[in-house]
Amino acid sequence: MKSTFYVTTPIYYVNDVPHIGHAYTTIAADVLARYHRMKGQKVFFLTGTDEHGEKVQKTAARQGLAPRELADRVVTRFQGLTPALHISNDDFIRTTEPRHYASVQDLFRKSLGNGDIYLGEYEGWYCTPCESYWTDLQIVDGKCPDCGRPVEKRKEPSFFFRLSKYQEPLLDYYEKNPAFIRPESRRNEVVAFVEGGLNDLSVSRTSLAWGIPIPGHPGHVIYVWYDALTNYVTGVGHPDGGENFETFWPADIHMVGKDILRFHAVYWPAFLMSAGVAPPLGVFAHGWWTVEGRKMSKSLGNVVDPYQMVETYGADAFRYFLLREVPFGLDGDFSKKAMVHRINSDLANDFGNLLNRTLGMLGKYFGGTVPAPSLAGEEDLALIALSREVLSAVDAAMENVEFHKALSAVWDLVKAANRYVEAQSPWTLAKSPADRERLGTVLYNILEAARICVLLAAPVVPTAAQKMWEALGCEGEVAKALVSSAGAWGGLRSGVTLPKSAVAFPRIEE
Ligand code: ME8
Repeated sequence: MKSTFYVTTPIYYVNDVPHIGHAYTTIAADVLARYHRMKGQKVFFLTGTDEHGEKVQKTAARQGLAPRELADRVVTRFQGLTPALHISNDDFIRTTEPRHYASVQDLFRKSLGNGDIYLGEYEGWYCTPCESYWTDLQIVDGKCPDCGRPVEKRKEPSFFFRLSKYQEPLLDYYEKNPAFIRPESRRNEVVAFVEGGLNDLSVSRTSLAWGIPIPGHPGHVIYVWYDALTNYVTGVGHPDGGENFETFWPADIHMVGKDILRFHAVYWPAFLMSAGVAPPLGVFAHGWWTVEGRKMSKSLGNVVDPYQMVETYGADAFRYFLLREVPFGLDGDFSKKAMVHRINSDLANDFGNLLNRTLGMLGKYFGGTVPAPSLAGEEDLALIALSREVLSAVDAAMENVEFHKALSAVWDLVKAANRYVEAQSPWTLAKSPADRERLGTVLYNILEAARICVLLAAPVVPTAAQKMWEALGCEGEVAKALVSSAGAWGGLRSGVTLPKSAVAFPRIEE
């Protein structure tokens, strides 16, 4: 196992406030970061905001603000996601910070120096009122796709990146690193795209003011995607290098939505190869959410606000739902009904109740003090064996970025523990003094199974897991425990006195 792990989210445009899509990518990256910390790896987790470019400039203009003022207002909404969603990012980067200007200009200068960036002329369909270029594919009946007014062919001087030169090196990189682009279906799409041939890419604009200037070439600003992608190296100390860069670059995984995969899997590694910097090791493209069966859009008024979700359902429940409901990588539908169902059935009934009712029995039969288990019987051994299988299933799933599978494996153990309760029937054992030792063993085993479930579910439901961890008499932070310790049955301490109840996941009234 590598001793380090570097995971990123996309940096979000500050032309709009956060919605479920932003929350989704950030939560997924957070769960990976938390899981890898619990594997004992040194983790760096970066998120941030993309503050330059036409979208931000235009939105600011519409609101009568300078772009920087708009960014300063909206960035707080993104930074606020960290506490609201229990996100454990190590840094938050804004592309308007001086460290990022230095980083982008350095990378750009290197490719300019070796001839991979050259001055040419950009030609496209221009909409004067919108101040925007469009491609042949984007215009609609010769009109601007945004405002519907006629567009005209226009040219401007522009720097180009020699992307065409990187077709072979990229294909070679994909071949040698089969896990670079995931999931597999997306990888095939990208490979086919690159095999189809690559055009050089315009990487500067003279028609836009809000961006990073190119030193020595007044009037040009760097194209927003070149600027934005570079955040991933800036965040660990490029161009100065230093300990973080040495430790964490190349990144292990860029978590992105499917719509921005091409930028990350084609352009970004090519920019880096050209500048002599190692490309990232992985990009994972997740799917998109519809809302109650419809595309999410402002005009439909169905945009899901993550802050509101947290207020209504709690951060842990929202996190759990997003990662459990849909196989990671596929599209999915968000509905309140499905969310309430998951919360009540999986979290409150299956998981929460397993602990809560066992604590109740422990209180009633043993005054809340955890008994020492005695010799294990066949059913006990089956539960212990299952806990080990679940640990390996969770690890395999997490390595493959299959959150739904990891959670489904944890719930196999939750459900098995619930079945064990029914089969062992502690309330029957409690009736006969001769079964007292057996009763103690049974309660110990249920609590120990619950402890292992808490440990394995902690990256997804960190706050509830901590609460349950403490209710089980475990010391310290569950986030600092090692997942591998789930493989050693018997970690629950005997002789400690536990509370008579612990409600980690309240039921939601339908
Ligand atoms: O793209 N379901 O920023 P952005 C799931 N600044 N995910 C969704 C979604 C939905 N309905 N709608 C959007 C940018 N997303 C650039 C990134 S990175 C160097 C620069 C996801 O604010 C989308 O896939 O538009 C993307 O990952 C993010 O939210 C949108 O980010």
